[in-house]
Amino acid sequence: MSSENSHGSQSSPPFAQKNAETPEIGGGLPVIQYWAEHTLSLEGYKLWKTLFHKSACLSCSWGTGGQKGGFTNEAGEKLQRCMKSVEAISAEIKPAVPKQLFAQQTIQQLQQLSSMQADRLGRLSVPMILRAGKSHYERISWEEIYEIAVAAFRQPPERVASYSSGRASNEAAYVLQLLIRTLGSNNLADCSDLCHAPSTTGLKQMFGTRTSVVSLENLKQADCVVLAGGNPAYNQPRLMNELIQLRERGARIIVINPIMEIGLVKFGSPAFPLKSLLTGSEIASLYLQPIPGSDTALFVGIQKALLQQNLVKTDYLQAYTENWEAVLTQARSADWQKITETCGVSQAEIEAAAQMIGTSERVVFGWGMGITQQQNSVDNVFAIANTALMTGNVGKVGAGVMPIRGHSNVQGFGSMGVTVELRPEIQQALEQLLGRPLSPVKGYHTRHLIEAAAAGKVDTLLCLGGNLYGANPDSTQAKQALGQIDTIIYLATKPNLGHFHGLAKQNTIVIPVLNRFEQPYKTTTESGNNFVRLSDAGETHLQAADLIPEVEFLTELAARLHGEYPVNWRQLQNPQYIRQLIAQTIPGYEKMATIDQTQAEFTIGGRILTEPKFSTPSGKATLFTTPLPELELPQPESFGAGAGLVLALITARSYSQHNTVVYKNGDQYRGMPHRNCILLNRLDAESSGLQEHQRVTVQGDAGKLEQVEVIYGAVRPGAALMFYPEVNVIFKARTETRSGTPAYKRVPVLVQAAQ
Ligand SMILES: Nc1nc2c(c(=O)[nH]1)N[C@H]1C(S)=C(S)[C@@H](COP(=O)(O)OP(=O)(O)OC[C@H]3O[C@@H](n4cnc5c(=O)[nH]c(N)nc54)[C@H](O)[C@@H]3O)O[C@H]1N2
Ligand SMILES: Nc1nc2c(c(=O)[nH]1)N[C@H]1C(S)=C(S)[C@@H](COP(=O)(O)OP(=O)(O)OC[C@H]3O[C@@H](n4cnc5c(=O)[nH]c(N)nc54)[C@H](O)[C@@H]3O)O[C@H]1N2
Ligand code: SF4
Ligand SMILES: [Mo]
Repeated sequence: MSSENSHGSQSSPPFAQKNAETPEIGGGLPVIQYWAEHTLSLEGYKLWKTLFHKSACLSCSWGTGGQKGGFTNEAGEKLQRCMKSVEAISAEIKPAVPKQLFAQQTIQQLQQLSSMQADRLGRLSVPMILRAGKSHYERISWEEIYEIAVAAFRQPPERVASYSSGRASNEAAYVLQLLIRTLGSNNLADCSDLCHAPSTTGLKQMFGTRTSVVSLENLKQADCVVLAGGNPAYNQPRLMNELIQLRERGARIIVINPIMEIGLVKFGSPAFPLKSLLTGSEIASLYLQPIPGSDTALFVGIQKALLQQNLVKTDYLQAYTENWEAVLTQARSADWQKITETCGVSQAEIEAAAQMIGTSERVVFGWGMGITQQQNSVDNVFAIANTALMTGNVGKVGAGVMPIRGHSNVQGFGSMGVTVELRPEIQQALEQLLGRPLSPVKGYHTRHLIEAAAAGKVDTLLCLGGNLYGANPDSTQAKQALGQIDTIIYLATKPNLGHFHGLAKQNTIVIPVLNRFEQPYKTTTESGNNFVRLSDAGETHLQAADLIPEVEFLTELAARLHGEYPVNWRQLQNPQYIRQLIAQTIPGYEKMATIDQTQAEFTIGGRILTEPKFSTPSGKATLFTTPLPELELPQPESFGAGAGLVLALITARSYSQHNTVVYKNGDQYRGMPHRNCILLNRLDAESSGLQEHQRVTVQGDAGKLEQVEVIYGAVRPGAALMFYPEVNVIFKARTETRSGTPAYKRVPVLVQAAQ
């Protein structure tokens, strides 16, 4: 099926048969239509005002905006706002939830809402509480909130916790972790536990640094990009402009993804209206479609082919790395048949990828959730970075390893110490500040938090943004676990399903907060490219609302809990003082000390590697061997529901959603008309007597979804795709043990014709 032309390059991806609804290019005119509809609508004025506001984009970690203006990236290039940014702003400038709504609707009624309906209720504008045994959320005074919160946080430190999502500022993140650690707790669960934790875990061990080593400027100089398990055409659209320009300059792009995502084949970018928008620019030079969860095998195959083609840079390995012999031995002795059977990619395709990588001067290896949301995700990261090291591609201009992060400030949360894997330097600095050691009890990451809550070991939880209920696997378990916690405090801008299903045993409090472009003072964020952006103060459109900046709530709570220990918390309500603390305690953030005077945004020190010198004790990078995954799917009988088709289900984002928040039904670029669809290969359907548009039941190990519509798509046989968060109800968490990240991208399911 794989199509290779006479030059050995691919004419189309191996499983390219898409449905008739799928367009010929990603991006394109619909993007302009979306801009036009929204910016010319009634909300147009507010939208433009926000787009021109000097603040960092809310949506993804690629990072756009900040002091250079809403449309400029860190390289100073203009026209850098994508439609996803408009989508995110549009959701935030909606009117407040109608005043009487929560008085009228019972919690049972609110639980009937879909994710999209919950978001469309509007902005949260007054603090509310749902008390045990009550049927309605009711308004609550700030004084009572603090009373309940203070009592709740006076529980034993190991029984209190926070969960956070990377939308808030560095300043809020810093205060959150200081508050929790001053209590003597390390329970700082974060959405990154469900996301890029395996990248952090893997990179730390290999390079001593935990983030991308590639700057935007550096990416522009690559002559080959490997993009594994990420769909930037949906989730980081500005990255597509870089890929377009790289291809134009003759660089080669290798896409690794079980699904042919149309935008990664051809993408029409509004940034290039004449040459790209209508016809689309070519993206992938080579498109490989492995079995979900098999990337380690594919990369070991690439390593083997590099050895066979004599393209391994042994001098580099010898000079700058450790344990490389073991990894070369592993690749040499790996069996081709085992490799190709495990990953489902032919030896010829693997050799073509190796040839491209090995003959390029400067290769950037980027990856997303297809790599990290797997049961062997840390091995996936090792295997990719091993390949980068074997070809001498870490520690030089135009090359390196580049995890493509999620939320717009998720990386900043990690840098600020909102993590259960605290950097020793930060720990020391915090211990100095506190005048005592931090608690030696290891904190709960997100999955441990849910398990501990389910076991009745958590009394109090503060959620700084996010949707802990909706983001976790096994929604039934998540709901039950949160129901064991006495007090849950949600700080949020918009209502979401977590506020209606993730209810505490005693008190569930929802506190409405200002978003990034509404804060009364400047705040900072960190992009996935390690660039710190400064967002200007702004104001909210919500009239007669009772909103609070996150920093104000957290510092007031801390002051009531801790007095003036170890800092004057109320003084921190001016975030300039938080920035001073950050400058003193967070490595690489020294420039925060003067940012209020200079307004100078900056790249964090020690992160971008242009020389092969690593922050490890020996100064060398370490390679790690990576066992090939065993990817047997269960037999149909094991589901206890009779015969059917067993598939490896990818659970991912549709085009119009931001994580658990759905903006629009359907997915126009995959030809999926609504959210209750399963995208699969025609051959799989036909071999089991199913037809397109037929309704099926999709069952996992925790539940099933009914009346799911079969949509044929460019998915490799044996794999399928459905949308999160709805699908989270059907499967239990299988997590990667080193990072705690769930295997959302390989869920065994049984598909049967609906009764
Ligand atoms: N508009 C928008 N932007 C977003 C988000 C959003 O929801 N909406 N979310 C933000 C967040 S928090 C994150 S983490 C990022 C997520 O961005 P991505 O990393 O792009 O996440 P997904 O869309 O979940 O999945 C990405 C791709 O992984 C592929 N994949 C699945 N399994 C495998 C596999 O085994 N191997 C390989 N090689 N590929 C596989 C899927 O087919 C899919 O194309 O985006 C961020 N940006
Ligand atoms: N099956 C499956 N499950 C997944 C994934 C998957 O690919 N498949 N992906 C996982 C990933 S990568 C992630 S990151 C998680 C996402 O998990 P979360 O980050 O927990 O969820 P979000 O949906 O991003 O949270 C959205 C809510 O954040 C709040 N919010 C927005 N802006 C702000 C703000 O400025 N301040 C505050 N305080 N609140 C704000 C709003 O109330 C909004 O409803 O989901 C994970 N779950
Ligand atoms: S690529 Fe990401 S950061 Fe840039 S404008 Fe789009 S959503 Fe915002
Ligand atoms: Mo994420």
